[in-house]
Amino acid sequence: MKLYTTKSSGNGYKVALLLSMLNRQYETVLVDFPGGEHKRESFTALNPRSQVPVLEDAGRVIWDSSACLAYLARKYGGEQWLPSEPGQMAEVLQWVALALNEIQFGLQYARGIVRGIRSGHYDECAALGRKGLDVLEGRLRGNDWLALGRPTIADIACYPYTARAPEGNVSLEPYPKVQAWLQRVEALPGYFKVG
Ligand SMILES: N[C@@H](CCC(=O)N[C@@H](CS)C(=O)NCC(=O)O)C(=O)O
Repeated sequence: MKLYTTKSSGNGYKVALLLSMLNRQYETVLVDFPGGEHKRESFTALNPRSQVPVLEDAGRVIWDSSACLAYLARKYGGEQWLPSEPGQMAEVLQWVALALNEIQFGLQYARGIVRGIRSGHYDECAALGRKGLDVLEGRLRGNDWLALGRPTIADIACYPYTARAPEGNVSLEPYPKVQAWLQRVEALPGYFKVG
C-alpha cells in the first residue's frame, strides 16, 4: 500500500493516523509541492484534483482523505471505525462532512493563509472555522467522541486541523471540551504526533 502525501499535509496525516491505528504497513511517497509535482501528469493521473492524499492499494487508487478513511475503515477495520448499519454510518459521515466543510475551508485555509501557502480572506476562513469549533464543542459537551460513543473515522477526520487551529491564529481556549477530546484522540493506541 502507498500513501502519497507531503510532510505538512493534515489531510495526509489523517490517513496515516488511521493506518497506524489499524496497524497496517504502507510506504509513504512524498510529493514535491514546491517543485510542482502535484500539477504534473504523472500525479494528476492519480488525482485529477492535484491534491494529496492519494492511497494506492491492491491496484486501486483512492483520492480525498475522507474516501481513503472510508476505504481503510471498511476494508481493514471491521465494524469499529465506519459501521455498515445505515443509521450508524450516517452518524459518522455527518462529522466527516464537518471536516470537509467548516474545518477544511475554515481552519485548514486560515492556517494556510497565515503560513503564506494559500491566498484568501483570512477573516472569513477563521469565522467559518470557529463555527465548526462551536459545533464540535456543543457535541462534545455530552459526548466523549463525535459519533457512536466510541472512536470512529469521524474523530480522525476532524482531528488534525482542529489540533492545528492555533497555527492559523484560531485559539482553542474558548473550547475546553474540544481540547479534552484532542487529548483523548492523542491517547488512542497507534496515535503518533506528526513532524
Ligand atoms: N478534501 C481534500 C482536501 C485535500 C487538500 O486540501 N490537500 C492539500 C494538502 S493538505 C493539497 O493537496 N493542496 C494542493 C492544492 O490544492 O493544489 C481531502 O480531504 O483530501
